[in-house]
This record gives sequence, C-alpha cells and structure tokens, in this order.
Amino acid sequence: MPASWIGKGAAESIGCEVGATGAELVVMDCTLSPGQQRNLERRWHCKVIDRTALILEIFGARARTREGSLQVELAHLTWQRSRLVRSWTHLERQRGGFGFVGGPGESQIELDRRLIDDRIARLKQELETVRKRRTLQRKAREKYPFPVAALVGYTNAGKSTLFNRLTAAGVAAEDMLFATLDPTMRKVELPRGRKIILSDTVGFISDLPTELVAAFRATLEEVALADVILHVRDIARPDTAAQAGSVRRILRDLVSADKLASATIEVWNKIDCLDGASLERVRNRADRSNERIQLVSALTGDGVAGLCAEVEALLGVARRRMAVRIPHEKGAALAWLYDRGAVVERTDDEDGSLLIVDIERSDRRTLDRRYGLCTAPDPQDAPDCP
Ligand SMILES: Nc1nc2c(ncn2[C@@H]2O[C@H](COP(=O)(O)OP(=O)(O)OP(=O)(O)O)[C@@H](O)[C@H]2O)c(=O)[nH]1
Ligand SMILES: [Mg+2]
Repeated sequence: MPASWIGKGAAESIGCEVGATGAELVVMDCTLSPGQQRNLERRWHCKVIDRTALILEIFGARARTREGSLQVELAHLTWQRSRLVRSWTHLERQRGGFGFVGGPGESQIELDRRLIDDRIARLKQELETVRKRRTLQRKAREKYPFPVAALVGYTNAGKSTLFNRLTAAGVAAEDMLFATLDPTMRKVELPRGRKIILSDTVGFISDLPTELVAAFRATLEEVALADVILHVRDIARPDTAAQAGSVRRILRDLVSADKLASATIEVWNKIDCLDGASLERVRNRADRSNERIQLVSALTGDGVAGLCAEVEALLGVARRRMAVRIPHEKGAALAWLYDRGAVVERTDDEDGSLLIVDIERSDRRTLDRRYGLCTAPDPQDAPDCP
C-alpha cells in the first residue's frame, strides 16, 4: 500500500492544482488509511478526506430525525475507532521491532479508544430506546393498516420529486446527493379511491462502506415491510443499468426474492430528458421486458396517472367486491368503510344503507369483529375487483 495511495506524479499534479485553485479540501474516491490521509494533507497543505468520510459528512448534514442522527454518529464513531485500532497495530508492529513496549502514544490511543467505546455504548442504548418507540408507532399503524408503497432507488433518481408529485406534501427535493436520509411517510389516496402509505427512502449508492450498511439498515426497514416496492430509476443516465444493479443487490438483502418479484414496479423516471428516438428505444425495452415497468417524468407528471393505476392494480389483487348492509345505528361502520375501502355504489333506504365496496380480506374480518356486520356474497364466490 503506497504511503499516499497515489503515485508521485499524480500527487504532484494534484498538488499543483490545489495550489493554483486555492482548494481547501480534496476528496479521494477510495479508502485511505489514516497514515495516507496524513501524508497527503502534509503534501498538499489542505484537508483530505476519502469516500467513507464524505458519505458520513453528507449523512450527517442530512439527518433529520433523532434515529438518523444517532445512526450517523454511531457509524462515525465505529469508523473512527477502526482507524484508531489500525494505526495502533501499525505503531505496535513498528515499535515491537525495536523492543519498545508501551510508551505515551499507546496509552493515549488506549484512552481515546475507551472514550469512544463509552460513547458508542451510550449511543447504542439511546438508539434502542428510539427504535422501540418506532416499533410501537409501527404497531399502532398496523392496527389501522394501509398498504405501504416504498420508493427506493439510486441517489438522485427522483424519488423525492415523485413522492412530492404523488402527495403534494412538499418534502425537500434537491439536486444533491442523499437529499433524503430518514424515511418519510404520507397517506395518499389513489385515483380509484385506494389509500396507501407512501414512503420515501434514502438513496442507494454502490459500494456503500460496510460500517454504513449496518448503521443504515433501520432506515430501510420500511422497504422490507412494504406491500409495493417502487424502484425509481433515472432512465436518462447512460449508467442507469449499473445503478439499477446496485439497487437490486441491496434490495435482495432486505427482501425475499418472491416478494421482490411480486411486489416491485420499476419506475423509469426522467423521460422528459430523452429525445424522441431514445424515448422510442426505452419504450421498446420496457415493452419487451417481463418486469412491471412504468415510464414517467416526476417533473412534468407525465405517466404518473398510469403509475397510480398500476399500484392500484397490484394491490387490487388482494381486494374483493362486497355488498354490505349497514343499519342507521352503525354509522361509524359507514365512515370506516369509506375510509378503508373504495365505495362503488350506495343505496339508502329507511333501514340504512347498502354499499357495494371493494375491500381487503383483513378489513372484512374487522368489519365483522368490530361492527358485527357481515358481507355478502360469500368471499370465495365473489368476483375479483376489476
Ligand atoms: N428532468 C427531470 N428531472 C427530474 C425528474 N425527477 C427528478 N428530477 C430532478 O432530479 C434531481 C434529484 O431529484 P430527487 O427527487 O431529489 O432525487 P432522490 O432520488 O430523492 O435523491 P436522494 O434523496 O438524494 O436519493 C432534482 O434536481 C430533481 O429536480 C424528472 O422526471 N425529470
Ligand atoms: Mg430524496
């Protein structure tokens, strides 16, 4: 491993560039050992960071929830600690050769390490508390469950822009990496009346340092629980296939293959950036594919209605059309049905209302349990919703 990771010539020319431009920071797209980082900083007289440090900086700046910040700090400390250990073993080896054991350097590192360990232990405790609270919140949601659709994809693919378009909620969409760190969830009503929870997630990148993968798993928990996975791709990029590959690899760790196959819709975004011929090629590719694919522009709204219909169709498989008679005194059930299902038809008479409604199996059970109302015809005989 070279003392400064890059060759002498490259180091010199970058040094000239730093001098000429007055750059204060150089970011190396690699992993630097603490020694290499120090050597480069001495040579170039400016701060030098590597890929992991940059990602940590971005995560740190974007963390919005308590859990997000805790996770970033934990990842940061774990990373710092590994670097301490590494430089220490290195020192130890050197000293060992000369017969020195101990010394001020070693005890200083030991002390630093203990401080870091204490802080890590406290952070882990705090994270546990925050997670428990989150699980409780999720439990509360499960009692009143809407299907969840999670937007996933490479960073900058347009997830937050699409989230905004679908929710009109005004979540920060910016032309910068990792504009979203913590999952954001909103209730959305789709055109045919289906209500879902839409979840915006942190952007994926390739070769995410392992320390970070572990630390950020929790922010992707929503994906594992999702009923629909919307894989948003920037289809106008020449490396869109490689990006999709990285995303699929990470998804495979989070979600079973069966679920991925049955619940994923690929959203090929930014079609407004394609010229006529390219759009035609992309369309052909989508038509030939076996995957569920929707071409959209989150920016102009083109194709978004089709995407909504596709989500409703995917979820509709679990729905049945039912007739429910609701007497006047059970008005609460009426309101509940309007909220949970898609009411197709309603007839009112002196006894109450007769609803034709598309609802899920689990909701039918709730209707029976909570309101003592039965649905007809028999669920097994009922035709599927269109
Ligand atoms: N031309 C065009 N630009 C788009 C489209 N969708 C998103 N963008 C732009 O792409 C950039 C990134 O969009 P975001 O929505 O922040 O991307 P993201 O996937 O949420 O990114 P991260 O949160 O960083 O993972 C922004 O500048 C958007 O305006 C689109 O359909 N067409
Ligand atoms: Mg985003």
